[in-house]
Amino acid sequence: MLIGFKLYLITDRKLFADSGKMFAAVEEALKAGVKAVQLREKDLPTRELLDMAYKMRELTARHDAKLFINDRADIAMCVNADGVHLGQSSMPVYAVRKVVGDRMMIGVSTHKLNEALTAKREGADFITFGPIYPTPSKLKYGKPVGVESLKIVAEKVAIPVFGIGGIKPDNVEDVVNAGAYGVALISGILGEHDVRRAAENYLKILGEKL
Ligand code: 3NM
Repeated sequence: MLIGFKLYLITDRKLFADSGKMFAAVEEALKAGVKAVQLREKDLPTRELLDMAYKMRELTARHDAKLFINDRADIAMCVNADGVHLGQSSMPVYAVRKVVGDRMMIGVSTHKLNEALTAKREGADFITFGPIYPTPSKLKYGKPVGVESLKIVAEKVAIPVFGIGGIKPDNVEDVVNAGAYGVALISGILGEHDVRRAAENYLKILGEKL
């Protein structure tokens, strides 16, 4: 399956005073040309998450970008998202695939080679692998895995791998050179004062390097 994007923007509303500001920032990134957004608001009650997912669907569709919903295949289906992004404690890929067939892309967060191989075997379209570098919330994601293990994963897993965790403009090249298809990130774009410029910069680097 053609993935169609090399820059995968992930949300975190906690970076903003309110969710309205987060939507405004995501829109700036979309205006810059970002083509894939993952709504990742894990602690929201279902109805609030659904509401946010509808809004994000409308926004991403308006900018011709793909929308992924973290963890919740049910919400992804309700809002007609382009895909679902599963974690290691989410439903496994094979179970979700049985329901969504080819209508939806499935991405999986992986942190070890065996998780990456399992995701591929079970039918994932792509994986994220990380954290490559220390991230602002590093405790949550564990010790950085580094570019050397990214290289091994990218060699052994025959689906696109997005490097994640502490991705900044000055390390994108190393991540891509290690075999990543693209990069996934939060703070490198949504944590920046000028979101649009930050997003344009990543797109430019990826365009030049890939
Ligand atoms: N998942 P930032 S690291 C959401 O390793 C997420 O699976 C990770 O944030 C993983 O771009 C991470 O600000 C945080 O470092 C990414």
